Amino acid sequence: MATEQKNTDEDPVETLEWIEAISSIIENEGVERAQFLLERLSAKVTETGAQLPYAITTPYRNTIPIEQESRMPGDLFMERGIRSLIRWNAMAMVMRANLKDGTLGGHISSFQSSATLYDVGFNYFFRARTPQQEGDLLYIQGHCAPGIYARSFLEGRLSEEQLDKFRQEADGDGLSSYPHPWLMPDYWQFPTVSMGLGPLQAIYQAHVMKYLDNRGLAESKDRKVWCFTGDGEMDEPESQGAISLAGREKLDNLIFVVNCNLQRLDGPVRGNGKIIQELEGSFRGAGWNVIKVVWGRMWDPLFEKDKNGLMQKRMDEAVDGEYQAYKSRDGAYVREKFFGKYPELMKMVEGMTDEDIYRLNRGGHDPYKVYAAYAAATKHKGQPTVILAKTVKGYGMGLAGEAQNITHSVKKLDLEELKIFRDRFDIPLPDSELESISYYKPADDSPEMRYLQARRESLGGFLPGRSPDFEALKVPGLEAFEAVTKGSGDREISTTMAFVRILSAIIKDKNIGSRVVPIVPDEARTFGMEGMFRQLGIYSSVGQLYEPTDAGQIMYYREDQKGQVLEEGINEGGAFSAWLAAATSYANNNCPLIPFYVFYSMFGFQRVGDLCWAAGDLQGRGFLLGGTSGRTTLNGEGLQHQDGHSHILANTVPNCASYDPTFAYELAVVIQHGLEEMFVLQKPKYFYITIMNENYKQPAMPKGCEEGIIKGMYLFKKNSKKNSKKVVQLLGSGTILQEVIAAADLLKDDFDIDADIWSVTSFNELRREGQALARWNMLHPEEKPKQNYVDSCLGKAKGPVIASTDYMKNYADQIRDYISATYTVLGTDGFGRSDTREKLRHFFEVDRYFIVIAALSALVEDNVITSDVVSKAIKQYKIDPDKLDPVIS
Ligand SMILES: Cc1ncc(C[n+]2csc(CCOP(=O)(O)OP(=O)(O)O)c2C)c(N)n1
Ligand SMILES: [Mg+2]
Repeated sequence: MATEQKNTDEDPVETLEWIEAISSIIENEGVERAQFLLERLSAKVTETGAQLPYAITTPYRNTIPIEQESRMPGDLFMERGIRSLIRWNAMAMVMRANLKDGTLGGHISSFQSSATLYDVGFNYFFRARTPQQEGDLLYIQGHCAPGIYARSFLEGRLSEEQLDKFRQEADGDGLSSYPHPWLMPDYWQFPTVSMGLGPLQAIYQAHVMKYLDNRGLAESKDRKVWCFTGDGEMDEPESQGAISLAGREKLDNLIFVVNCNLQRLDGPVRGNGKIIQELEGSFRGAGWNVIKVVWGRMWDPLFEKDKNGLMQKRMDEAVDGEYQAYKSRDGAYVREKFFGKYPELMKMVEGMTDEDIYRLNRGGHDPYKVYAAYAAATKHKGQPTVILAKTVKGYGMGLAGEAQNITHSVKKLDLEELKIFRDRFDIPLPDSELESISYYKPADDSPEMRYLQARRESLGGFLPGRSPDFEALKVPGLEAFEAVTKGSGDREISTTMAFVRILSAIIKDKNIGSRVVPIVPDEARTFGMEGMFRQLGIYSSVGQLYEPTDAGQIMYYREDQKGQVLEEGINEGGAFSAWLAAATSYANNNCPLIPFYVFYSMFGFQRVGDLCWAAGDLQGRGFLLGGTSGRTTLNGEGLQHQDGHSHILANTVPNCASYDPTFAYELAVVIQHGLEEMFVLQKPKYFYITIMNENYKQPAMPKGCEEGIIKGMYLFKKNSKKNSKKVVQLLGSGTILQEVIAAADLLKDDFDIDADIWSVTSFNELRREGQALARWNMLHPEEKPKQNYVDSCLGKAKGPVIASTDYMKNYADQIRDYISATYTVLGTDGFGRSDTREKLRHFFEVDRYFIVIAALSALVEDNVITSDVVSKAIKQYKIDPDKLDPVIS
């Protein structure tokens, strides 16, 4: 039981003795010795079973004492002037867009709270890519985009016309609402506006940067990953979910800046507590260097006077809801409510006017304090740094929104409010230009503009900026995978095993082998990839500090500083983020990587779908391998493992190409094609491929099927003859194609029906092509309609078409529009369950017998046979016609 902590001091004299003792240690022997002693004392106390009586937080004040602050070298007044113009133009672009069309939206107050945080970074810290060094990477709070555009405008990178096209991207030349590399590929580095994805991605970005460095692929020197995030955003599990990895891996190339404006969209983040203190505890616990920037320098003289710590006590006890109120009101209110609580404090501010009191600034609005924090963060070694900067939401917006609960959604200021804003920031615009909310940009040769340019020149150029161009890689041809494409003979192997062989072949390739990044979330053994542990090594920044229990065995668990495999633990979000960092390394590190992330297909798109979407935006290039896929193919694992819909989800990402190959050679063709598409032709897309754990004989690759495999289908076996009377076309994908092949035999043997067999590697790709052509045909009514690929395959084929897959019926149903014949689809809709594959395929009605029934039934519909034949088959195959529908059972 924890003993209750006593807040009253029962023996002040004794307390003083202890404080004097520790003060003397600090003075004479240094802080480290004091820390050591405190740790020893804590350990002693815990021997009694007591909980430690203190929290992991420090008092509510700046971490860096005044005397240790690095001094900002530049011209404070000049910078304030420039920053004010950025503030104005950011506000103006949002307002002007909404004057044009009130529906466009946009945000003003978030950037107003973080203007100084960005400005100090742009003026002194954020380095652009130069021939000597890759640039820093910036994760910018999504809804602060107007402020970033406004700076680019002053820098001459964006024109007034462009600012006026904020949130009007449909014509192709507007500025995107938020950071979206897809829409502005030379500008934005990372999509961040889906809260939480920025912090998570930034951590793995820094992790992969170290990985590249350790493996000798790209020298990161002292590059930094800067991640700006909101305090509200820190509530997303993704934001804090991986902070312990950053601490453990000592990612001192990573700096988080949390804009603690104490508010989120609806109201306070922690009205009844203190978000800065809470975050301090979490981050410190995770091994981060925490720098709190709570108070601006206006407070320094008061701290000087606060000899007995009463003001600090008052600061510690006030909650965020109160701090928000102080800034939403005026100095008189702060005097009464904050200082007024204790007569001594009231006396302390006696000589100050209400205006002076209101001007007591917050750390995040004080460039000196922010500079000191950034300087300390960039120098810090051995830990990631988080800067917790206290700011005011809607800073400078006065009654229009400053620290008000409604401020997040304010999109305009009225004339009076504009005047106040202009005067507060000394914008040299006359009243006459307020109504039209003119932008303001000084002449290019003005001191301000020269200063601004010089600052960026000293840091290597402009940011944000993204460099998507890279030199094409030399990828192997299909012949490199001959061991796979020639078939497995009598050996039965799964496509997962084939995948491991393909991957090994790519890793052995002398041109691209080192660029391959195999990634697993604690699942390598599941996929038979454990051989890579020893062969390639598992990346660890510290190597291996222990002897693994399987040392001496062939495939022992080998961790290595130069390890190639990223084994990210049971952490799909993190593993995917590592994949994403590797998949965008061509743009962010000028070092294209070829990541293969292998995971349980159920825990892919479904689990981390928002990151998959971001990967599309980011133009990530790489392979996702959905392992143990197929609702009935992964048997035994049950409802939460057995995936029958990942292809449907994959298809929602516009630039994700997805495939469900049956045979090893199909897999080889798709992977080789993917390498070519992404790394030679440099198409902005990525590949999702399902692989299975069912073993069967892998046939040798038939001649000439490559194009069909890539387009989505090809004739695997033609059984019908010119004079065949009863013919069906059977389609299948993944392992279920094996059932289709078996069904063709049953149809022949039991009913004398000829069945042509089509292997459909991607219903998704077929659908996309069909839709693209249908659109073209609609818009070109006078021209010869283009024939879609499905029609070119099946248009002349005889008989009804029946498809069966291990995925939801919607998957195969997508190509219905392109089939003129009767089309029947079987699929695995419903919740999965554990059992044998045979039972599951019967349960979901996708096995050979159901395929036969479906084929016969379609022939009845086409008046080729009579319905009694179907009844006979139902009886013959012992199917219960009143069997429960798997969708609802
Ligand atoms: C995943 C997700 N959920 C919700 C939103 C909508 N949203 C945009 S900004 C915002 C509030 C952000 O508050 P905070 O992180 O504190 O940022 P601030 O604007 O205060 O700097 C919300 C809820 C979103 N963009 N992403
Ligand atoms: Mg906030």
